[in-house]
Formats: sequence, C-alpha cells, structure tokens
Amino acid sequence: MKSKAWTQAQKLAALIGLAAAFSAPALAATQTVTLSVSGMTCAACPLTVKKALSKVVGVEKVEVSFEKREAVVTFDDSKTTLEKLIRATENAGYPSTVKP
Ligand SMILES: [Cu+2]
Repeated sequence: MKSKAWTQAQKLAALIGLAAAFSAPALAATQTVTLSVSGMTCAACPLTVKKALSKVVGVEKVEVSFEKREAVVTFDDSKTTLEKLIRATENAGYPSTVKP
C-alpha cells in the first residue's frame, strides 16, 4: 500500500535539498558578457581569441564571431573577473572592450 504522507525524514531531506539548490547560485553567479574585439582581421583570429579566453579559469563558454568582431563569454564570477577576460584577449594580441 502506498502512502502520500511524507515521513519527517523525507520532509527534512527535501528541505535540505531545496536549501542547497537555492544557496549555490548565491555563492557563484554565472555571467555572460559581450566583448568587442576590433582587432580581428581574418577568419583565424577568432580561434586565437577563443583559445585565450577558454584558458581563463572560470570561463564556461566562449563564442567568437569574426563577422561581428565580438566574443560572447559565459563565466563564473566567483572564479574570474571582466578584467581578467580583457587581459586574456590583450595578451593574445587582441585588445577588447566590454560591449554595453
Ligand atoms: Cu587573423
């Protein structure tokens, strides 16, 4: 026979699970930023920019568009900062600025 009533232990476990689910994003927020990379002059440039950004600890996703001359970066803001992302493209030879 199945009972719909939860035991106290099940309720407690559910509450702890909820608390964990809600507290995690408060500690580490994923941010997406668009960097304008005007120095890309050929189809190979985006690869260099993408590689440089991907190497930064905390970067989760990088999409570089040669046509738009921009890089869309998704990163964990508890592990890296905008400054570090910009420095990474600069060090690779492609200075960038944050697109508003
Ligand atoms: Cu190039």
